[in-house]
Amino acid sequence: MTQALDVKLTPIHDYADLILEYLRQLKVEYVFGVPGGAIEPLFNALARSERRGGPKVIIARHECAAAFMADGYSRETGRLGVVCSTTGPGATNLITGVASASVDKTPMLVITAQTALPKFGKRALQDSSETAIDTVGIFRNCTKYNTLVSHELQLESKLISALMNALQSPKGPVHISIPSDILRASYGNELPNVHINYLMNQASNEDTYAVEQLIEAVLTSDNIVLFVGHGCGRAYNQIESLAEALNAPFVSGPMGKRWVNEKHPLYRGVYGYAGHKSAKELFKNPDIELILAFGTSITETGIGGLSKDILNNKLIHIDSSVESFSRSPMARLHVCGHLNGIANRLLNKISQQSWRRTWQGLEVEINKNALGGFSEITEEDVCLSNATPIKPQRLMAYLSTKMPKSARYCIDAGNAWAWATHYLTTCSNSGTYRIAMGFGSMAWSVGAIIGSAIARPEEPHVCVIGDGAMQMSSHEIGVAVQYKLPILFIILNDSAYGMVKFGQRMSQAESIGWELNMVNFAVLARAQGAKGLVIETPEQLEKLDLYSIFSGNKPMVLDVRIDPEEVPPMMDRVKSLNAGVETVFLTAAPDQK
Ligand SMILES: Cc1ncc(C[n+]2csc(CCOP(=O)(O)OP(=O)(O)O)c2C)c(N)n1
Repeated sequence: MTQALDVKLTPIHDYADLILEYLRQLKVEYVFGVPGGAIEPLFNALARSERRGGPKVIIARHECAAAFMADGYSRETGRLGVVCSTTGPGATNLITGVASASVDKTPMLVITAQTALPKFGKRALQDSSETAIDTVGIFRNCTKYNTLVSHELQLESKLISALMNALQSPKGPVHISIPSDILRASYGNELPNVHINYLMNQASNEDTYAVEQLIEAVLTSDNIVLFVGHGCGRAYNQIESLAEALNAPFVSGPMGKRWVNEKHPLYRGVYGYAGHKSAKELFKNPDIELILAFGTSITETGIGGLSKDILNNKLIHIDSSVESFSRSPMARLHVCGHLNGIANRLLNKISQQSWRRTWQGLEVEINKNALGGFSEITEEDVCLSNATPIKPQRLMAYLSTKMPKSARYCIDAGNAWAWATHYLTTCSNSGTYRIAMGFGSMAWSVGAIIGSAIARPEEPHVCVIGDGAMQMSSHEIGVAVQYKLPILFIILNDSAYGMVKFGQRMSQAESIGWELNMVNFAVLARAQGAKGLVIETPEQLEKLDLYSIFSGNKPMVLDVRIDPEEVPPMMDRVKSLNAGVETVFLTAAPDQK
């Protein structure tokens, strides 16, 4: 195929240049990674690419963080995240970041180098071919496409397959392992063989019969509830209109929270991990006739915790790929297709009916607090408390009221999840509140916020993380310094793996392994060239000059000394961890504490 390219042709010397040319076609601006011997030919090509305005390299301090950065970049831009590493330890260091992207369905190209082909199996330094450490084998279960390029003439077609796999629904990471001699081999053509953008149209896969059944079910039911999952994305607007047309209260999962307007009068909060009483009460209502669950993978932390009766008799699971239906075998109906399109068709049918039918909605008490969140009324006090040490709820209330509307959040694993899910209300419902609850790796937020800020340095970026997770990745602050990113890192410092501590207490297990030494992260930040402050009182928090933080060119690390005895809303998670295997999908979710 020889369609005209949209910018001036770029000279392609070798196969490494070819890879970058395809990335340029996909409008990928950055490749995240760490250099090393075998990946040098790609870095050579990156140097050429950067000079002519093509993709540039961003150097992380650890490959896992580089993969988290690629994840954050992709979440911010909607484009492919790209990460590269050298062979051997570079490739094995990537694995957690790639696994996380796999579970959260982030499109990502993972390029790892291999020792040169003639050295395979000869105990060359860092040999990672199949008779050695076998990196292709290691990546097998966390990629959609995973291959070794064993001849230069394979590279182009394998790369195209990898790109198409990464970007077609369900999206996810793909891995190509390329020997250094192949990266360096001369391509021989001036142009790539394909213009990749023409291959990227999303195939429509709508199950029209199931959509008809869905319409029938909605037209003949009242008391409908909607669930907004992680995959809803821009379809949320139609789903919200649907909720209004049906008088249907709606909830989100902890990850779907980022798409909803949390102030909408029909929203009842988060259902699932660290969720809200209003959402839980809603599902106890015996009058519910139908639950339409959009864009969810039916996870343990979200809608998977619903009661057996609801899951078996009332659930209609609607998703853009059939893959997630394997986790809802009990659903009354599965509907596959573009969520936008399905919601639109429902809306059209409903508007045709509206002269003869209004939908009866459920009467459900709303447990809103003064700050607009969904906590129990009594919790207002703690959200407004000026006590020291600072209550985590107070910190979340501060963020909810003071952060700019356009703030991008990355929330780390640990108690930050629970506090933010329950108490942080964002003004934006365009997906800028980000949380990686699929794989749940500590330190994800540090890389992800940097990747996002690299893409949009002009927008405010906020990372909310525990002191334990920060210690896993604090070296990456240097990346934010190097690239002049005014990220606000907020560390919930309780000198502990707090989630572990409370998990053990709540399940009456031995108390072990959670204590950490007190680290002064402000000093650590300054040592790396960032700004750093210790915050010990709510007054100090309120005095922060957010404008100067976000308009500067240095990251700011806030070491917030929080009350280590404040109990996070994580009881359901503890009960689920301690329960039998059947609990997650098919028995009633136990009540929160
Ligand atoms: C890479 C990784 N290792 C271990 C865990 C298990 N884990 C989950 S939360 C947590 C403690 C987090 O402590 P911290 O970051 O200080 O946050 P806190 O819970 O204290 O707010 C641990 C060890 C994990 N999720 N990811």
